[in-house]
Amino acid sequence: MPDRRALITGITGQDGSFLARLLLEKGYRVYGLVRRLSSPNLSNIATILDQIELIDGDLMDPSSLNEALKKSDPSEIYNLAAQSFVGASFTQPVLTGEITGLGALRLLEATRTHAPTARFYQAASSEMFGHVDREPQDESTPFHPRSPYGVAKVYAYWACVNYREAYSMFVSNGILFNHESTIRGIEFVTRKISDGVARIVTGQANQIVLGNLDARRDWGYAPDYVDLMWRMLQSSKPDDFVGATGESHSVKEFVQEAFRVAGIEDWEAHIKLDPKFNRPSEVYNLRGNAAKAERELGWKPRTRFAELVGMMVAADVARLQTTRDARAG
Ligand code: NAP
Ligand code: F7E
Repeated sequence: MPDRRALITGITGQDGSFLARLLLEKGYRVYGLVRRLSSPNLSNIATILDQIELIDGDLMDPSSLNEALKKSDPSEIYNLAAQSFVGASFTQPVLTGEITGLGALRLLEATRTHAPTARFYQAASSEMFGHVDREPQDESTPFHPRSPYGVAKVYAYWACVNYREAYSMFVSNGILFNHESTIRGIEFVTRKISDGVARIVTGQANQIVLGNLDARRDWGYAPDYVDLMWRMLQSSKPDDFVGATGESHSVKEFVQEAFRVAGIEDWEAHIKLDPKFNRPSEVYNLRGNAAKAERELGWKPRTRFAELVGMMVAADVARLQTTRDARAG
């Protein structure tokens, strides 16, 4: 087998850490770009630190990207780094544009210079569809982003298409719908709910404060989606693919299921609404059609909604019970 070397940006995040594990299992040498923080944030990759190589760098800094490409000499590049929280993109729009939009262009440009034959995966997003005029959404659905995050992802998407067309580079956009896990960032609504329910179960809180309960999302399981990323780069040609479950659920349905699996009946008594969590412009309803990925790459998500909610709540309850028991003991 030829030497397979992958560079992952965003390796400390949810998807990056799952992808790193998948590529290690497949025999890749895995390199991860990590930015300097005042306190290191390596908890998601703590158990594989001895199997991967970390390279200091930042999507804001072109020279660090050039160095990362020279050091890793990758056959595959996965650009997962981003300011990925839609809510924060309204309060930090320029930073989001810099990292999530221009950051992808900086990495493409470094790739063109130092690793032009490497295969490049761009973490595009269903947030690019935004205010949708059809359902379900697929690769031909027009974009109408509703946040600075969505706008930045549209920029990065088109930069990728342009590098594919202009320089014949192998660059593919994965237009992935929401995908979650037990290590999802705590401010995203699914994890905020599973963590909140676990706090109520363990007697540490009585309420979860949320915004728009009517928003609908197509929620899948992150490990299923990193498999799609890998499959896209094994394809004979670069192309763009939607990754989705095809099912949509409201935030309210997520709440109800989370309380149900925790054995709490009166969920409404524990939910408070606060308009500060509403967005200036909301994406009301997303549901994807991943038929192209199934047809051309043999990809299908394996984890369904109820299983996802169940595993997130169970993991947060177990985590908080362990912390509580450790404190008591
Ligand atoms: P995440 O957990 O928020 O991880 C983001 C990663 O980007 C972290 O490793 C973060 O590093 C890194 N990062 C942020 N700014 C950076 C910078 N300036 N330079 C270098 N690295 C930087 O996100 P995720 O959920 O795994 O998502 C992965 C990618 O897929 C993102 O691009 C996201 O926008 C996109 N996406 C996600 C979903 C989803 O539902 N999860 C759906 C569609 C698309 P630190 O640890 O230092 O903060
Ligand atoms: O919000 C509503 C909120 O922040 C989902 C990112 O991974 O997926 C993610 O973006 C919905 C929205 O994810 C609260 O208004 C209600 O309608 O969990 P979220 P997101 O905005 O869909 C896409 C595909 C990405 O690409 C992004 O990187 O839930 N909502 N109440 C709330 N949302 C939050 N965060 N907090 C609340 O209290």
